Amino acid sequence: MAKLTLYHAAPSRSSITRWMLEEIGEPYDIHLLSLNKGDNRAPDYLAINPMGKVPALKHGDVVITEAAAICAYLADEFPRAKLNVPVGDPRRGVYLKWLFFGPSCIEPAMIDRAAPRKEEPRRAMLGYGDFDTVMDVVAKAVSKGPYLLGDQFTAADVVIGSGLRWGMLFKLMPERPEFLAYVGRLASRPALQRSEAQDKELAAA
Ligand SMILES: N[C@@H](CCC(=O)N[C@@H](CS)C(=O)NCC(=O)O)C(=O)O
Repeated sequence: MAKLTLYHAAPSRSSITRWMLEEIGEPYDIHLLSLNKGDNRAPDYLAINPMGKVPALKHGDVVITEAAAICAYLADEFPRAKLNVPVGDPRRGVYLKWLFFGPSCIEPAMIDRAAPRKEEPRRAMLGYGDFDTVMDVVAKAVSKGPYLLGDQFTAADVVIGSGLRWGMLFKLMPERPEFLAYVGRLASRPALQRSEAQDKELAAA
C-alpha cells in the first residue's frame, strides 16, 4: 500500500485529519512541523503546500491539502472503514453538503464573529449568510443523531464535529444543548480519544 504521511502541527487544524486517519485505521507517518518556528514557511514545506498551512497529506506521490478534502479523500480511498457515502447512494448529496458546510459556512461565520470587520457586509455577500442561521441549521442537523447521517458515522462528522468542538472550546460559538450532546457522542469514539492523547503528548514534548 502507498505510504500515508500527515504533515501535522499539534494541536491545529491538522488534528482534524489525524482523527480521520485514526478512524480509517491504516498505518501512517507523522511529519511534525512547528508553526512557532515557522517550519510551515520553509521552502521544503512550501513545495508540498504552497499555502504554508497544515494539514497536508501525502499518499504515495499524491499530495492533498485542505482538512475537509483530506477527510473526503481518505473516506473514499479506504471504503472498508465505511466513513464515506459512495457515488450512487441517495444520501451522498447530504454527505457532501456537510463536508463543504464546515469550511465554507461554519468556519468563516466563527472567524468573522471573533474578528469583526469595521463595516458589516450585506448578508447576501457572505457565503454563510449570517452566524445565527448557520448555528440554527447545524443545531437542527445534529439534534436527532447520533450522527449527521443518522446511524452512520462519516467523514462529515469528523469535519463538522471538529468545527463544533473547536468553536465551543475557544468560545466562538454558543454551547447549545444540541452541540454539547453531539460532541459528547463524538468524544466517546476511541479514534478521537487516541488522536487527542497523541496530540497532547506531541504538544508537551
Ligand atoms: N483552509 C485550511 C486552513 C489550514 C490552517 O489555517 N492551518 C493553520 C493551523 S490551524 C496553519 O497552518 N497556520 C499556520 C500559518 O498560517 O502560518 C484547511 O482547512 O486545511
